Amino acid sequence: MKKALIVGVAGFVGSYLVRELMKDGSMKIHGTKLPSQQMFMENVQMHDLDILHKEEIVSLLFEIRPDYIFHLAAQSSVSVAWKNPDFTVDVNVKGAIYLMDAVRELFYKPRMLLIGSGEEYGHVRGDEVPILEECHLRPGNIYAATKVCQNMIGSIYAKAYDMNLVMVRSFNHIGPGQAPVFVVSDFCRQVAQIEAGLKEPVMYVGNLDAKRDFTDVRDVVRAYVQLIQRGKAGETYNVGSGHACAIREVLDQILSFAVVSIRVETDQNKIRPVDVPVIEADISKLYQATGWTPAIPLAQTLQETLDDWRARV
Ligand code: A2R
Repeated sequence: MKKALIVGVAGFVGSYLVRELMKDGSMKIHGTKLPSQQMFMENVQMHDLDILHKEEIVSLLFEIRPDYIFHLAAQSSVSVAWKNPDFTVDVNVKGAIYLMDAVRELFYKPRMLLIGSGEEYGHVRGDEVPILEECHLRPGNIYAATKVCQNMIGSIYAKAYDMNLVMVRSFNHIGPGQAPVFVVSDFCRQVAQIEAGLKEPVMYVGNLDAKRDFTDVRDVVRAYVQLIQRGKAGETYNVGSGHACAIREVLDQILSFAVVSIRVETDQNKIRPVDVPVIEADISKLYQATGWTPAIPLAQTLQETLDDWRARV
């Protein structure tokens, strides 16, 4: 029986990755959460781990001996990264190095996936869209810079120590359960609150002209599982839909699902000073390696995210 270890299983992506791995009925799944997190997951053997404690990673790896390691643990908020840059660097860079180092010390070579972000590309020029993996990296925030660092160190480790390390840059992934700091989740929460009479019928929005590449989180984790098996060691793959969609279109679609009429107003606090107009992934490298294409239509994801918020508010 193959064993998978999901480091940082308690976050947004973790539970979806567990469900994807469960489809292979013969996989034993281990997951780590921070000791402070209260969490039980069916079909997952849970372990407490803070990736800033390298000796704990080493003993966990020796205990489990995983065939696959998915590194999801991160300080993944862009705004927290502005407020706490040193903590973000610690978790996202130092933590990733501790994990890679611990894997290097094993007597065998598990396959490992490091999760990066489309944010790493930062201020892309119009002629660089759709964005290829070779595109110049111009990270525009601290979070993105830490992910660039993780990616660079990951590719160095893969080559220098001949490790089975594959890296991804994920673009906007969305779906039920996402924190409302992300645009789709924020819009859906506002609609659900208005429908429930908890908020005036006004939707506050940021820059609606920006175009972003949205992919359902269930498609994203399917790409992760295929890449950990078939991705080339030392290589980086974009994970996205390959299609940029204006935030305005996303908003219109969500509003069309609302059962009350809602006015739209701009909230200056939601306008980012340096918004990149269009972000769209070129996903041909991923397709060539795995045959993966996104399967869940955007409208379905939006509807399900709204329904999830309706159940939560
Ligand atoms: O920040 P928390 O308390 O929500 O915990 C997060 C956890 N985490 C850690 N785990 C172990 N040791 C640490 N020192 C540590 N610091 C934070 O990693 C959270 O439970 C998990 C990451 O989950 P999310 O923040 O929900 O990220 P998501 O959306 O699941 O994305 C997975 C990966 C991340 O590397 C993102 O940066 C990337 O995909 O987009």
